[in-house]
Amino acid sequence: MHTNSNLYCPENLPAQNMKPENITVTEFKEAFIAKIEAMHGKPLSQTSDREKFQALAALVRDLISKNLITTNSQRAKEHPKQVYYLSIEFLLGRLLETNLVNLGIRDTCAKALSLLGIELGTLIDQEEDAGLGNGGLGRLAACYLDSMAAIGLAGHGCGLRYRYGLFEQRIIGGYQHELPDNWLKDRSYVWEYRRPDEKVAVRFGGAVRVQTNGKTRFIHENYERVIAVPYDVPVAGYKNEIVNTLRLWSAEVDVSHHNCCIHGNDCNSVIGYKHGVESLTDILYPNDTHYEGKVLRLKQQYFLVSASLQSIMKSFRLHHHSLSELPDTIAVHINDTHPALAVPELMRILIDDCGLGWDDAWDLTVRTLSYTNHTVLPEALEKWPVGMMEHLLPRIYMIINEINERYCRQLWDKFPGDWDRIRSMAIIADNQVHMAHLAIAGSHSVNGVAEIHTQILKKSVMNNFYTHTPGKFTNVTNGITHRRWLLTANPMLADLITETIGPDWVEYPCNLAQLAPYAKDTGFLDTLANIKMHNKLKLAKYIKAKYNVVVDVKSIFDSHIKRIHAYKRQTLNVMHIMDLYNRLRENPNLDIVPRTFIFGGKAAPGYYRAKKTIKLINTLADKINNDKSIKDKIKVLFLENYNVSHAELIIPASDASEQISTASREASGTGNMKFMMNGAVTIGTLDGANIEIRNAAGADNIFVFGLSAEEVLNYYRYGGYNAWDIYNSDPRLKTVVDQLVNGFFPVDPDEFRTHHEALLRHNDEYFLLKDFASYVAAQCRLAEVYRDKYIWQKMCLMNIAHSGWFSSDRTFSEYAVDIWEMDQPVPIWRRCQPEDY
Ligand code: B1N
Repeated sequence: MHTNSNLYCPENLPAQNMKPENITVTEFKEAFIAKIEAMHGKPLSQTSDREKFQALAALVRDLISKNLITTNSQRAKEHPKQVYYLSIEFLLGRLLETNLVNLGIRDTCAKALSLLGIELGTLIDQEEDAGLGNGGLGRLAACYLDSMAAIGLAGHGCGLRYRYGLFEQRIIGGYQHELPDNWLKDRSYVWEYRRPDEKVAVRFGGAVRVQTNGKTRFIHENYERVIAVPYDVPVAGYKNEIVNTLRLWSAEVDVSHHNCCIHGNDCNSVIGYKHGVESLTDILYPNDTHYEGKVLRLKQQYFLVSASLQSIMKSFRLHHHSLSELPDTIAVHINDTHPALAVPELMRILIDDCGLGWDDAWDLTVRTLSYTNHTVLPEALEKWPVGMMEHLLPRIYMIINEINERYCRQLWDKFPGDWDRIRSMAIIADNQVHMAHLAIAGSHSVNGVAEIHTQILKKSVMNNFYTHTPGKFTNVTNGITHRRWLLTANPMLADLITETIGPDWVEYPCNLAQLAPYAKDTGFLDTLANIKMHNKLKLAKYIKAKYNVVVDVKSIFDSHIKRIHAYKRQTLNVMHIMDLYNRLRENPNLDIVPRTFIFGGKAAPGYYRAKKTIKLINTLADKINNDKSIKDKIKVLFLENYNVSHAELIIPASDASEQISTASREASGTGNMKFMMNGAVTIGTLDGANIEIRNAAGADNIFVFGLSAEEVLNYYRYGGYNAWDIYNSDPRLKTVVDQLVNGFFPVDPDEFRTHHEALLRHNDEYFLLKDFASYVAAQCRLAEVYRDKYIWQKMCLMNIAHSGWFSSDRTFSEYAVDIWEMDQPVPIWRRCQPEDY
């Protein structure tokens, strides 16, 4: 049963026209008590923290609802261009605090609750993370929602309402175990509105009959209907009364089909149908940068795309007369290839439902759609078997076939006889549908997510497409919302910034650059250090309570938090720790700066090596943390169940940010930006956005090491790297590699065999051995600099001061202006020019 908390609207809610930020503490307190009583039917004193959270969230949602209604009626009058961001993942995290901050009532709420003896933080902690994403790609989508609303752009997310989000990670005996993420255990989500009236039907399977008498018609028959029901999550803008929508689709059975059983039809097939439908939006696939060719995943992708486009087109046709207005009034963005079926689905709607001819439909489709590529890893590039696509989506497959034929013909005209080129660009080749090729052909814009990533797309991975249509390609470097990642996650730092340069930086994050002159002010640097210490104490307290490990808050907090993946090289970090530990064991009096190495991250359940990496980190942690001989100089921690909320705790408390991917493999990274903004110093390779972080903060304010992307790509292309040579020439490295399998760890000798073999037998695909020496050297430099408080704090400050450019407000404005050609009034971001940062 879906419960709608809006049914319990308290009488004494602030007046209709009262702006949330004008609500007084007393009014808020009374509204909260009334909400508690109406919602739970008992007095405040008898409610649990969970119930208090539910009432508070419902109250906040009531306030947002008013703004949602005004935003929608305003837009119904003005018809601004609408953008729809299609993404298979939205990693929202918690929303209560974000919503309070965005409504401008965080302090009012905290004061009102404290009058009742309630701590706001306790209620905030009651909220489940909405974990509808795997990592960077999903979190990026969530940051963009925040920025779109803050900027006041009519921009909406379209995604799936997974019954279970990314699994909950438990560490047992050092190994990862996966538990279902039952985030909807209350059956409904406090922030959502279920909108059954706006449901649409999505069709799977069946066959297409072509009717050619008169105008050709395509008649889809014997298909299975699945009902897509939208759940809208309001997205409140920062103190601007704008509310956008994140529309999440849930699959439900078609009751007319379901009832067949009652009327004497085959009950087994009805039960099978019901089961199939219910599982459609049950789970989020737990893979990051890796594709899994399962039919259920393809079904999810089409379900998202078809439901979203049908509802977008319905609302378009309500407000506009002529289809030719489509690209001027809406933009549909394809977030990686997962929603690339938007290309044939929009064609289907325009041709079959709206009656357009092919050429007109194609013109409108291409002008409406745009596509972002998020990775160059070959294992992530989606290809679906022709048979699977044809069987599951017969009409869509017909359209893809036609797109492919026309596209190849066009290529043939331009590059006659160049079969290899045409084969490499075909949408259907080797009996597979190449989703990236489909997305490129069907979009007017293709972008990478950091300068170097876009360069790699243009020069190698998508070079043939770039040669064919250079004008389509562009770069938009990723960003993060500074409202969540600085203003909310690090309130003391935010206050210091506001006291120092005034409050405008929240609206114009480029103003953070005004902090740079304080690099000479030791008083300011002391305050900065105190804030970091405060955040470290908070994290240390959490670690003590949860893991019963005492960490030295004077040690360097060195964090490596992200998905576990071979290319992200958590193992390289481990190898440095092992070497440091070996040195300490050789000489317990070695004068090193104490360090706390913090790891966090989930491994895909089917990713054997990544799961072994978790075991390796935990085994190392056990050994080091229990070795009295090294006098607590180093500690290693693996924090369980890394998610958005944990990131909000760890990042503000970190001194060093590990961004050590094999150069060329990490498209951008966004964690790197969050650390920078919170004054952690990066130790990293010249990969993804690390390069732009170095350029912004200055080469003196980051520790760079390792092969360049070009060197890595040349090794991949031409060979010439022999891991054994490096292993044999560096005795310290050799010791570490041997220790993986020689009984150094009290585990089965084969426990870490995979890692050992990856390094030597398989010739070190990710260049850990090659980069080891320069990584260790960079770590030594980092530790030496840390000894000098003011030099270190100056580095931290320069990172904060130059992080404004990485605000997703900037990123988003680039999409809005350059890709979606939004027509709204000149927005605020134009006041931030590159030289301001
Ligand atoms: O997208 C992020 C980037 O910052 C990261 O560098 C990049 O690795 C990440 C298939 C992906 N690329 N591809 C994925 C996720 C789920 C899936 O099923 C691929 N994630 C990224 C934001 O641009």
